[in-house]
Amino acid sequence: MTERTPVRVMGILNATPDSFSDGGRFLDPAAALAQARRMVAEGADILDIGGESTRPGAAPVEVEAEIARVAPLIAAIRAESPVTLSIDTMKPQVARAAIAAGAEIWNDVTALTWAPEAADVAAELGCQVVLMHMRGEPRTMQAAPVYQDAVGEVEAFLVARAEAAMTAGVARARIWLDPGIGFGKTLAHNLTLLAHLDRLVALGFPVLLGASRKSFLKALDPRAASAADRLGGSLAAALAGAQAGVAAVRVHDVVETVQALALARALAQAR
Ligand code: HH2
Repeated sequence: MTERTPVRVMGILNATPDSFSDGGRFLDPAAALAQARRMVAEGADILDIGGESTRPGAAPVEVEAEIARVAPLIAAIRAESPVTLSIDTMKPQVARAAIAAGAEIWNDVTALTWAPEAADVAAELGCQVVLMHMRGEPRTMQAAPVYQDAVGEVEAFLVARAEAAMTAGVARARIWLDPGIGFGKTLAHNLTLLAHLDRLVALGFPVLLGASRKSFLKALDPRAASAADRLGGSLAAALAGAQAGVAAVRVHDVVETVQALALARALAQAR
């Protein structure tokens, strides 16, 4: 029998008008809280709350507006649930407000590079930090990204960012790494990274994988033109992550992912 640590499920909750999959659905606070409750009931271990879309071409959001979208929502969820909460932001001021409202994780798609003070703020907040790889910036990142060695370059970037965070005072045990599927990557880069997740896992930090409903899945199945039609590919990616030993998967479809991961775990135990 092989014992595996259960892969944690991070449910995505975007309080934005323009996120690529759930944009506009949870801008209303009551709808967002209802979705949070639903994902917790479905078995989410973590909720990742975002107030600014990172999709190519998304409109930038001012700090105050972003805080107004996420902080009251985080406080409302925290008031009724012990679920772990994560703030998906690149802005230190937003992270600070979200942690004060009850979040425990700062999920930063820029790996603490957006503002010069980001790593110091993360250290001061004492929260967990997700460092994600992105090539370029959201507006332009999908314009012909080039790598000589995608896995090696992502790995080297993440190790360097983890070292920068630790130098600023973030405890090693609080750092997560994320390959940033879809952020400045072609289909081939995304597939190579998914196929070599074990190399990121071997670095010794918990790894977060976010492949849910992303557009590379459409390239493998032209019928999956709309984000909501990518459940099958999303589940397959989550299972590939589980196989490689990732710590958590960031997903839109919580109940389906929980079920798929439960089967993978049961099969591993039955060996
Ligand atoms: N992907 C998105 C946003 N944040 N954070 C991490 N750590 N990893 C990811 O892969 C990741 C992320 C993009 O997805 P989504 O939030 O659904 O869309 P949008 O950026 O349009 O709000």
